[in-house]
Amino acid sequence: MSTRAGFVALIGEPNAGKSTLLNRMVGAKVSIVTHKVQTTRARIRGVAMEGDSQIVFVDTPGLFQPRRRLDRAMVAAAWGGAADADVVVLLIEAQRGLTEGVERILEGLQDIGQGRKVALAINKIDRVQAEVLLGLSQKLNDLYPFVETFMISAEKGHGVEALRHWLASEVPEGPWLYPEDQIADLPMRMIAAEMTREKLTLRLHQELPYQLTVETEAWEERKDGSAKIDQLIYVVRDGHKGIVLGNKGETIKAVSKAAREELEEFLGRKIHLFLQVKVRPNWLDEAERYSEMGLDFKDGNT
Ligand SMILES: Nc1nc2c(ncn2[C@@H]2O[C@H](COP(=O)(O)OP(=O)(O)OP(=O)(O)O)[C@@H](O)[C@H]2O)c(=O)[nH]1
Ligand SMILES: [Mg+2]
Repeated sequence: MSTRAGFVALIGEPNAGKSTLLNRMVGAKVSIVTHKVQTTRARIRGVAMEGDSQIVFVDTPGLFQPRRRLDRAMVAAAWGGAADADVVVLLIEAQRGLTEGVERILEGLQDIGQGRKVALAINKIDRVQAEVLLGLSQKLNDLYPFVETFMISAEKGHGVEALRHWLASEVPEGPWLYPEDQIADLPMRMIAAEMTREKLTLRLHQELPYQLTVETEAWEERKDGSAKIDQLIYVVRDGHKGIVLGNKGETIKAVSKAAREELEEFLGRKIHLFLQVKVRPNWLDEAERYSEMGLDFKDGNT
């Protein structure tokens, strides 16, 4: 039997649906999803099997014009993911169409796309009329020589099978890179921290989610099969701490409950989750915070 295996990077503007697509391909939620931009911060690998092919999907942070250190490190991680991949899939949001941001990504692809296959996936087709899609596909293909174009809805699943099928035939011949039953290449303590960050992002407004980070401090296995997990939420200001805690601690309580329930479902066992909020004015300039997130601190240097 000849097997195939390779890396497929999912790139695109923030909020295009990259993480939603990764999760659907893998069949489990390994990358967090919110309606807000800049949800994903680092490269997250999810593994999907299709026949004799193993497709390692690499979810990346959204591509945008970086202004701050964290932005720059995120964007560098995204382009790095594309540069390391066998196949790149550019996700475009159907209703937003050809934005300036997309034009900039197409420019970036002139370099990174050299010598590798780049496919186009127009996502969220459930939101637009079919005629719009054909025009958009034409415009994008005029600007970049995509090897294939797919019309998909990552959320509803339309067109996703066809994309996976195609990718399975495009990854190079070779041995599988992960055990057949592995779905993610991310330590469990990081997945757990991401789940809490997702719940916080969903509940908090404006800039706050950007200015916080979550780290798993301790993970203790208990004799009864459960696990006790301690996490720290770093914020930059005293005022932010108050907002994260909420009136009488109700915000953090709700976040903790939602994150715990999701973790329990993911792991199939009982979890005791303890969250603590710490004010750390400079965490956005601390190398250790970046390595905990899976980012390269140096990439944030100007
Ligand atoms: N209607 C519709 N919504 C979708 C679809 N795919 C994703 N979404 C929604 O789009 C939003 C963004 O999805 P994400 O998967 O977090 O997007 P992302 O590209 O990973 O975003 P960043 O990590 O911020 O770069 C979420 O609210 C999703 O539920 C789709 O096919 N149709
Ligand atoms: Mg994402």
